[in-house]
Amino acid sequence: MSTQRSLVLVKPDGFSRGLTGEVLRRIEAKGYRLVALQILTPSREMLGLHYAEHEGKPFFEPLVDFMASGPVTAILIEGERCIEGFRSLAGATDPTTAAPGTIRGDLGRDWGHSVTQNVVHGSDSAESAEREIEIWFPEL
Ligand code: ABT
Ligand code: MG
Repeated sequence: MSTQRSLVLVKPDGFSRGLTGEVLRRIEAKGYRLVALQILTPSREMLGLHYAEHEGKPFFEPLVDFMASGPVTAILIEGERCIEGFRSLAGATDPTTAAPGTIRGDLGRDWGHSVTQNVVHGSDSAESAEREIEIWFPEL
């Protein structure tokens, strides 16, 4: 038994396309609990912390531009092995190769822009989850 918490983001592409409800539906259908939810347009400072591992890479600036371009839905979820479980629901990073049945495979597009706009983010480890929850839900 390992109850975990994970940070999920519906990115600006997913939010503007009205996919927040569909992402929430899949999270709840899987059996994970919604702990907190907030709609916000992230600051570049928050995104610099969130994507610290990618700083200096060629896609970093366009990535921050994209993520700061409009509202996102930040969702704190909880459940048995939900970090790995949500990554599985999300599918591979590249929406073209993400398996059908996954959020990115079913809903993601990867044409017409320089950065992968892949609908959702999910924490990739317990350490990342703890770090990211501190950025997006500092009060929790
Ligand atoms: P996230 O859940 O957004 O972190 O995606 P994931 O963990 O699947 O993929 P990573 B490797 O963390 O990518 C983070 C964001 O950077 C974009 N990216 C990544 C590129 O545009 N080009 C690249 O070569 C790489 C490695 C994809 C992710 N998203 N957005 N938006
Ligand atoms: Mg990642």
